[in-house]
Formats: sequence, C-alpha cells, structure tokens
Amino acid sequence: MRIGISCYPTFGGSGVIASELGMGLAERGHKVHFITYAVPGRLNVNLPNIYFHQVTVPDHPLFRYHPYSLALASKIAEVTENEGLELIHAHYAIPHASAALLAKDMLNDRLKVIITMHGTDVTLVGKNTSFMPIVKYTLNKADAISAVSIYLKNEIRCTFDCDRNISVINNFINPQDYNSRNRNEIRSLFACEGEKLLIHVSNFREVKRIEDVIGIFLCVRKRINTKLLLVGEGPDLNKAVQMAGEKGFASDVITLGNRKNVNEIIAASDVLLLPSEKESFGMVALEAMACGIPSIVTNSGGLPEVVDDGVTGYLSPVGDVEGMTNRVIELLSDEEKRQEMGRNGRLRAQERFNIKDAIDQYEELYRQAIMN
Ligand code: GMT
Repeated sequence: MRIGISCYPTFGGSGVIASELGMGLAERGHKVHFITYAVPGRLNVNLPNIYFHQVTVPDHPLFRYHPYSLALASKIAEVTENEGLELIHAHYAIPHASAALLAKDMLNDRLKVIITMHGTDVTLVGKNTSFMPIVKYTLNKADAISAVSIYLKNEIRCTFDCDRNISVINNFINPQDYNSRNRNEIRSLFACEGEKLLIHVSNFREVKRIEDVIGIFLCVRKRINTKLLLVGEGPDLNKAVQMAGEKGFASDVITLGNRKNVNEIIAASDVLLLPSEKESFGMVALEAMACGIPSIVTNSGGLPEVVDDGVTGYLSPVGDVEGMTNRVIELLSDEEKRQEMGRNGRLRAQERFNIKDAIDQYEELYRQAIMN
C-alpha cells in the first residue's frame, strides 16, 4: 500500500507510535510517507520505503495564528497526487485528521482517512467547546477510527455521542528495541554504588501530577538513598525542581530533557512513577514493562489495561501519595520481587503488546477502509 502518516513529530507517545508503525509498515514493503512539520524524534528516515514531506507555513503580517491545518491539508493533497497515496493515517484528531478530511474533499474523495485517537484529543482538547464540533464532524466523516484502549473507545462514544465502529488497537513495543545491555554503564552516570533510581518520563503537563511525583520521591528519599530522573520537557518541570529544592533535595533530582535513548535510561532505573490524573494508555508504562522495570501508576483511564496490579507493577488511586510511596519502598527494599515483577512485565509487553500484532491489526483496518 501507499500510505501517508501525519502526526505530532514530538517525543510524546502518539509520535512514537506513529513512527514505529510507519517503520514497521515500511519493513513489510509498504511505501510510507510522513507528512508533518519536522522529522519525528523516533523516525529513522534512512530506512527503505520511508519518505518525509515537510509542511511549512509562510509568515504573513495578517496571520495572528498560523494556519498550519490548511498548509497540512494542501501538503496531504499534493503528496497524494504525486505519490498516489491510497490512505492517510492521522494520529491525533486535531489538526491531523480534520486536515486529512479537507484534503480528501479537495481530491474528490480519492483518499481514505484513518484516525487513531490517542487521548487528550478526546479528554482535553476534544472536550473544549472551541474544538468539540470539528472533532465530532471528523469522527463522523473518517473512513475508519481506532482508539488506543477500551477506556478511550468508551470516552469517544460518550463525549461525542459517536456510534461509529471504533477498533481498539493498543499501543505496542518492538521487543528488539528494549534490552538492559547498557544498564550498568548508564546507571553509573546518575547513581553511586548502592543508590536507587526512580524515573518519571512525561511532557510535564498538569494531567501528569508532577507534584505527586516529587511528593513520592521526597517521602522515599527520607528512608532510602535514592535519586530521581526526570525525562522530558514541559510547563511543570521547573515546579518539580523547585519543590525538591525547597526540601533541600535539588541535587538528587536529575533533569534530562527529551531523550532519543529513553529506553536505555528507563532500563537503567529501578521503578517508574506515573501518578497521572488520567492516561488513555500510558505508553511509558508499557515501555518500562518492556525494559523489565515495574511501574507505580494510578488506576485511572486506560492504565489498568496496561499494568497488571501486583504482577507487573502497582495501581493506586489518583493522589494517593502515601500508598504509592509505600509501594515504591516495598519494591526498592526487595530486589527479588522488583526483578520478578520486571520479568513479568517484559513477558507481558512481548506477548500482549507486540508490534507484529498491532501492525497486523492496522493493515486489516486499512484494507477494510479501502474496500468500503
Ligand atoms: O497529550 C498528551 O499527553 C500527549 C499524548 C501524545 O501525543 O503522546 O499522549 C496520549 O497518547 C499516548 C499515545 O497513545 C498515550 O500513551 C497517553 O496516555 C496519552 N496521554 C493522555 O491520555 C494524557
């Protein structure tokens, strides 16, 4: 197939999934064209069958807000004409899927539009009154829709009163990208002998409850010699550093920014913290499982579909800093248990969330959309 993919080219889970999917499809012989404003962080453009088309928005004195969606729609239409795309797979409803529908209209329907809803495009952005009508329209007009968890599928149904068929295709990992080969070497960059390492990876937005990450770390730090790695960038990152600094632990919190080798950094840690208000899926918890690292997560949104409570990590109520602290201390004090949970997680990630199955499911979704 000749496939277009549009996504946010950032380090967030939706960009990671779009990139890994594209590379997996290319490996199976499909021609995959990425259409976005920058090369996605995880995409290897040097692979056969992978192409990149940059969307640019010219500056103009009349533009108070740059019309990226329109430039994207024009680019999708242009690439479809030039490369004979059969379908475009849009990750995140706004603006990717709505722009793809506009391109489809420009091409007199000669393009199928497949949307994968990722989470905040439903739970935050989609619910906003400025966007609700366009997301609803987009869902009604798309040729096929997928959601990354059962939770998200149900949210789409309720939020947009949507009775369309929605396929649940879970996020996935490629097992060969996750190993602990460099664990000791990377660990020694951050922790001294005998020190433990907690890790949090996110875009540091309100929904991630960064104050709980720091609250848990500070309580654990009182009992066990521990450092905290913060990977990613976002508005609440400085708040986190400040909170730790106020308690005199600034030097134990290590900020790493966005990292391409996040897999290796997670694999070098002991426990992942993800105390989010809500996650449609929680890609980083799956990545931690694939690395053999247990996670402490909240039992909200799609997280219970990813983390098996007491088997691959622990689920706690949102805001239960004390409960999550106790779980972390339990794991840091019992290396055998921590490793056993890690092994369970790795196995579950490989068996239940394998890239091969996910690509099979996406290919089937594409075929159905093309046939209809
Ligand atoms: O809005 C975000 O938080 C970023 C967004 C993304 O683009 O990666 O994350 C969402 O999609 C991920 C990939 O499917 C999921 O793993 C995350 O759980 C989801 N974020 C939320 O639901 C908050």
